[in-house]
Amino acid sequence: MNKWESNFQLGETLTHEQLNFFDKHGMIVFRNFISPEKISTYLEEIKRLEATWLEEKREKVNGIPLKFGKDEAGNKTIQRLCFTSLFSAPLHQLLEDPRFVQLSALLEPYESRVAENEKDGLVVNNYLNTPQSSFTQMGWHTDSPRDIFLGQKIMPMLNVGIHLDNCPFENGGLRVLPGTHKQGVLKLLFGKKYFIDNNDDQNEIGFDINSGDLTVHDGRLWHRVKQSPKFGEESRRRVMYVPIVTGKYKPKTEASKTPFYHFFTSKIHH
Ligand SMILES: O=C(O)CCC(=O)C(=O)O
Ligand SMILES: [Fe+2]
Repeated sequence: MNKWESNFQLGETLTHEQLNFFDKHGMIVFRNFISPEKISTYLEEIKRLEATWLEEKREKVNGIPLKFGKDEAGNKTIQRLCFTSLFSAPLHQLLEDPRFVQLSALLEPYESRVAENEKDGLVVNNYLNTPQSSFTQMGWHTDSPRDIFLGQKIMPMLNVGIHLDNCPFENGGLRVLPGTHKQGVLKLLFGKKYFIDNNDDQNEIGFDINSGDLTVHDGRLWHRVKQSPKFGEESRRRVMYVPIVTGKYKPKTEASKTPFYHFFTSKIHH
C-alpha cells in the first residue's frame, strides 16, 4: 500500500524511534504540531500579506519571484509567497518555537539553523485545481540541486512543511520516494526529469495529512506534489515550508539577485 500511517508527535526531544525512522526513510510526519487557533491566525496573516502585496504590485521578495494565479472568481491571487515571516509577527514567532531546534538532531553532527532570511525563507504554497490556477501540482524533484544551480556544494538540509489544510491521501498532495536521500549524486541529479515528470511511481508513498501536521524531509529525497482529483475549494492545499540549513550563512535582502533556477521553475510548476 502506498499510504503510510504515522502517530509520531514532536516532544521535547526526538525519540530513537523517530531518529531511526527519519534516517531510514528520509522523511517523517509529526501530528498536531500546531493548534487550530494558530492555524486560523496564520491563514489570516497569509491573506493579509497577499492583499498587501497585490495592492503594492510587488513581484518579488528578496529577489525571489512571487507566483501569481487566479481563483475561481477570476481574481488575481498569489499561489507562492516567500519570506513571509519577515512581514508577520505571528509567523516570525512560529519559527521561534523551540521544537524547531529539536529538529537539528536530524542533521547532526552538522550545526544547523532555521533559514528565515536565506534561500526562500518561510514559503507558503497555495495549490488550487481550477482552469485559471497556475499551481495545481509540482513535478518530481529533490530540493538539493538548487545549491548546485547557485554554484555551491550540496550541504545537508531539511525541508519542514507546516500543513494548513487537511489533505487525505486520496486528494493527492505530498508524495515521496522513501530512502532516496541515501542514493548517489548521479541518482540525485538524474533520477527523474526535474519538475517535468508528474507521473505516478510504484514506489511513491504518501500520508493522510491533517491541518496542523508537520512533515520533515531530507533535501536529497525525491518528492512531488500530486494534483488533487477534486476541483475548486475542495482541492485547495496550503502548506508552509521552511528549510533548516547547514554551512555558510547566506542572508538575502531586497538587493539580492533572482537565482537562475527560478527562470526555469516558474515555467514548469503548472
Ligand atoms: O507543497 C509541498 O508539499 C511540497 C513543496 C516542495 O516540494 C517545494 O516547494 O520544494
Ligand atoms: Fe521540494
